[in-house]
Amino acid sequence: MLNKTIIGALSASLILFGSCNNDSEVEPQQPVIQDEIASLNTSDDLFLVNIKGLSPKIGYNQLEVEILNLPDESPASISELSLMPMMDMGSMMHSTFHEKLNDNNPCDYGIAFQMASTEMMTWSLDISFKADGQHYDLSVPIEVKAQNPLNIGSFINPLDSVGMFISIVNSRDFQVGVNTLDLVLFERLGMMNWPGKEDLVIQFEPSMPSMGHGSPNNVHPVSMIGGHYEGKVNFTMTGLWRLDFKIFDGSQKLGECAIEIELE
Ligand SMILES: [Cu+2]
Repeated sequence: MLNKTIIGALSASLILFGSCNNDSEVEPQQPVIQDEIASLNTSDDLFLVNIKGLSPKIGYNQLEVEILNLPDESPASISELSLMPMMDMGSMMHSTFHEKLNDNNPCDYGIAFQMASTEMMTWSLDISFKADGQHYDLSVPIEVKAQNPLNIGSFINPLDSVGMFISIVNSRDFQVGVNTLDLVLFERLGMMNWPGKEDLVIQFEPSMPSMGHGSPNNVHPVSMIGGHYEGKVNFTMTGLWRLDFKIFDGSQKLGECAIEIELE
């Protein structure tokens, strides 16, 4: 699964070398996502920055940054790529949890948006990179939708009053049957500091609220690297499921939250 390739890059500045379209011999573990979410030219019109992936929604998303030479749109040779998601709420700005996904491709990111775009509150991806000896900074606006049910749960840690968030990484892959359950658990240590939280204990129980049943053969997620937790979830039929999570630090309960999933 993803965990093997996640290097836990939680810092905003990632020092990277190579092209964003490198011809690595490592096979991608996920299907290549080609939908274009947003595009922006650098101010000197020498490069085009594309953001690719599925339409972003609240919770965990995988996005790819593609940087092309203009005007021929061939892959650009870049270094020192960094990405920082940023929300402008008018009175304040804040970031959210983000990570680099793949050691072999500097352009694949996972981002967990904890809120949706509105007319007054907008998300952008602050991207910087180096090409032809020039340093580039640009802010690419993206729209994050609040599709129901929301793939995010939150609670306040009673030990330090820090907001904690949980989102399902692979909810778009779920099928009827036993699925890998890949979660991210992260906390808000500051407006620009949203690191993954490792080594907590997560228990969960799936149920179908409308039918009053659960399912057998689930496995509680265990801590992996970078705030990821991996377990198993068994969906015995299609419809609306609810995953109730309880989060512990050792034996001390920190909180609980729920995420609903519409299984088609
Ligand atoms: Cu916000």
